[in-house]
Amino acid sequence: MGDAYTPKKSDRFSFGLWTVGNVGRDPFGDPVRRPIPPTRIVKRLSELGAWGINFHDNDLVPINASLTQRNKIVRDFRKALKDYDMVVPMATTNTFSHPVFKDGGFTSNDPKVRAYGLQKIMRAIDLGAEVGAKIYVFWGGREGAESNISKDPVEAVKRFRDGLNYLCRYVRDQKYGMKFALEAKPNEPRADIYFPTTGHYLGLIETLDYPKMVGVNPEVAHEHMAGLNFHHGVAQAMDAGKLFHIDLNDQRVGRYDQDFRFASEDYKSAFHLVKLLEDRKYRGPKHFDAHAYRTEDENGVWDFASGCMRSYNILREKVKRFQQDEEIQSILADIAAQNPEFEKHLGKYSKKKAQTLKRVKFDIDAMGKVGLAYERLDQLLTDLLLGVR
Ligand code: GLT
Ligand code: MN
Ligand code: MN
Repeated sequence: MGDAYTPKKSDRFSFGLWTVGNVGRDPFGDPVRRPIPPTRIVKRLSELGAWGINFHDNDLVPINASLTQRNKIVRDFRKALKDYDMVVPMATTNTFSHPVFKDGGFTSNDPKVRAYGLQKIMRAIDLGAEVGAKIYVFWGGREGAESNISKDPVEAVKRFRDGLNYLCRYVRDQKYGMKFALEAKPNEPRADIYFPTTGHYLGLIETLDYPKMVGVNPEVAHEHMAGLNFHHGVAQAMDAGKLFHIDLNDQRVGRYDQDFRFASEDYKSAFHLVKLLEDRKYRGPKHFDAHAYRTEDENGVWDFASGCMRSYNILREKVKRFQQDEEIQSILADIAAQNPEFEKHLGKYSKKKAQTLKRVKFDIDAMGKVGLAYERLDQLLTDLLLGVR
């Protein structure tokens, strides 16, 4: 049964309870599906070949649950994890659904709300630690503004930093050994969200008390909403050693937050992303933060989940073929081999090198006339992706 693209545990694919559990509510319409109990989600995902399951505190434990109810839910969930050989690589907090967070958790103008936010996150971190989560995500969906006169944006950045610093110390105190991953989004549900891109978070991290504990969780859809090149942002996060986690899905530019099945919209961008992750040997969780179309019943949900994993594996196979394609590789080798004698002028600065370089004569008109043959290269990639090569 299955084929070369059937997912395996070693692929390290994960889903959130809120992703396959999404009931299809939108601002204009009611739910179209019934909630699926977390234990059944664990079972079905495991059968489909997934490795991990993530959750917000309230995806698992309702916000108004008693301690006894909480403990029973967690016990049943842990049993399902064990029975179906599933792990919890990541956990997070819902600081966006309840009305109390309408003006943010970390960045609310009200210190009482900020204090409640910290309390809720600490309890959710405890829950994450109890099920073995080693990565803790912060998505500040409500950390923003509609009326930009309502909040001082510098103060908002400070409050966000203070909150993270507090929680880093909490995790160290508890010896949980967790790392934090910050997830950017430009807008929705707020008109504007602070730290709209992965790059903004990379900047913030260096100003924290424990920068080594904190990285990023970039999401395809969030950067595509802003019209950005996702895999360039991921590359920068990798270069900084900060790609702790990744949210895979798909999204058309300029739309609402679609959270579509991975690689369902833009195969080429998805290929570049998979190539980057595979070439650079990314070994963190590959998390599908997406959900089935609102047209689907529960069968459609499992088709959706299988589709995300299958598409990743198909693209990984395409990456292998790309690497084994002699014509493509010889073009890339030619690109890499041009004018090697100029390497000596580059790299680390020295006074002597600078003086030498300032004397070199460049025929910039001749240099500017050289065609780079990227058209041919890109068409070969297109042929390969479209299955005729
Ligand atoms: C929410 C959001 C996602 C975040 C989740 C983590 S919740 O669904 O759209 O991108 O990753 O809080
Ligand atoms: Mn999203
Ligand atoms: Mn996400």
